[in-house]
Amino acid sequence: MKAADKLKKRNNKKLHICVGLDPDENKIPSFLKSSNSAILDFNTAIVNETSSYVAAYKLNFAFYECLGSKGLDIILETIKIIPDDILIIADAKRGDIGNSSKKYAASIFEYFKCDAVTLNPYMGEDSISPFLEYKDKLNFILALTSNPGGNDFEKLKLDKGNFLFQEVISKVKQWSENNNCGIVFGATKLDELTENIISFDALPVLLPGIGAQGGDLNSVVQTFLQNNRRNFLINTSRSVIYKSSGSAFAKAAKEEVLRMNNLISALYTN
Ligand code: OMP
Repeated sequence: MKAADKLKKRNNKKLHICVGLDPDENKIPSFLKSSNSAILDFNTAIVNETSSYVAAYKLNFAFYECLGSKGLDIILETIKIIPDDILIIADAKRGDIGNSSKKYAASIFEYFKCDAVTLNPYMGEDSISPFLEYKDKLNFILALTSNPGGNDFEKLKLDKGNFLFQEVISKVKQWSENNNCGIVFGATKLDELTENIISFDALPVLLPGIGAQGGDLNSVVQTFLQNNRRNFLINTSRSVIYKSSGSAFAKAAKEEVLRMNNLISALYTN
C-alpha cells in the first residue's frame, strides 16, 4: 500500500498519534535489561499493545545506530513486527549531494523498506530529488523544528521578507508533484503553526514536540481541525514509551495513547 494511503486510512479513523520508537538502553525497564534482546523485546511489547490505536511509528535511527550492527538488525526486526498497514517513518534526517542521497534513499526505502523518511533540506533540491523518485513513499522535510535551535537558521528572514522555513514549505509543495512529500513542524511552535497552516495546502504534517518537549496537544490538534485539515501526525516518543518502568510498561504506553486519542476525538466536531 502507498505510504500516503496508509496515513489517510488511519487519519480517517481519527488516529493521529505517531509513537516514536526511540529506545534507550539506560531508560528501558530494568527487568528487561538482562535479556540480550532487550531493545527488541521492548519495541515488540510497545508495538503489540499500541498498534490498533496509532497512526504511525517513527524509528529515530540514532537510537539504533549507536548500537552498531546489532542496532541495524533491531530496526529490521522491529519493522517486521509492525502490521503492514501502519506507516513506518525512518527518522534519519538525511540529505547529501545527489550521488550520496541516492544511496541513502536506497538504504531507507529498499533495504529497511520504510514507508517514509525525515529529510533535512539544507543542501537543496539535488539532495532531496533521489528520495522523490520513490513515488509511493513519503518524504517529511524539516520546515520549522521543535528545538530551541530551530530559530537559529529556520527563522532567519530572507531578502524577500519571508522566513527560511516558509521558503522551505513553498519548495516542498513544488517537489511534491507526486504527492510524496510532507513537512515536519514542531508542536512547540504554536504561534508559527497558527500563522502558517494555511500555506501547507495538502501536505501531510509530522509534528514532534508533544510530551517531553512541552508542546500542547490540545492547541495543536485544535489548530488543524479548525482549519479543516486532518492529514497530520503528532509524534511523541519518551512520554509514551517510558510512561512506566514497571512490568506493565507497554500497557501504560497504550493507556497514554488512548488518553491522547480521546482528547483528539473530543475535538472533532464531525
Ligand atoms: P520526544 O521528545 O521524546 O517525544 O522525541 C521526539 C522525537 O522527534 C525524536 O526522535 C526527535 O529526534 C524527533 N524530532 C523532534 O523532536 N523535533 C523535530 O523538530 C523533528 C523531529 C523529527 O524529525 O522527528
